[in-house]
Amino acid sequence: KYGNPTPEIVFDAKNLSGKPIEKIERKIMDLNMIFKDKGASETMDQNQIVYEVDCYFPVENDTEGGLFFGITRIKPGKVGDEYFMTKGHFHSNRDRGEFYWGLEGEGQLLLMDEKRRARTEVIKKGSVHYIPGYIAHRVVNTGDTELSFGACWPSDAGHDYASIEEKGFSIRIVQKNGEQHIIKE
Ligand code: S6P
Ligand code: ZN
Repeated sequence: KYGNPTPEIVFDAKNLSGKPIEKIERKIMDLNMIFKDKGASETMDQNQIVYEVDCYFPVENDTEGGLFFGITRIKPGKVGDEYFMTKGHFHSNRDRGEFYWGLEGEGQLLLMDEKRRARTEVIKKGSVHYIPGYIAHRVVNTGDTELSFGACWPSDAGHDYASIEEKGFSIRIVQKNGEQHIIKE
């Protein structure tokens, strides 16, 4: 009647641990399409890990009213002058929102609506970010240490990666003369 008890799952600044945790790894070879400098990404080690996600899925994918929980760790690094970042996505069910919160390291959360209007929020230890529905989201590690953040999203949100792979975000974060700059596409 009250559902299944939450298994012994704990998180810290870097990991989710316990069972059943699912792990996702994204390497350079999975991300060649998202970086501006294709020449630079092709010359890099294709097996280099850019980010990892530990997920806890207490209900089946697509369950209405359920929630998922995850921790993402983005390595420090760049492809050309562009910082390592997540693929980024809209939710397939566009009206579904999400929370992100910073755990360690520092970066930028890129937020973009369907008219391609974009803005950024600084993500760092202790920051809380409400991502409304209809807003694409991507995280960029602008620091020289690992950036980790938590996420909680509806189990029927789904991921629309294709729109971002085709058109990208309207802004990118690059390093120039040792400092971060936002450039418009
Ligand atoms: C899921 C949530 C996060 C991301 C993760 C990796 O809705 O936003 O768990 O999946 O940060 O990013 P991406 O864009 O590769 O899914
Ligand atoms: Zn999401």
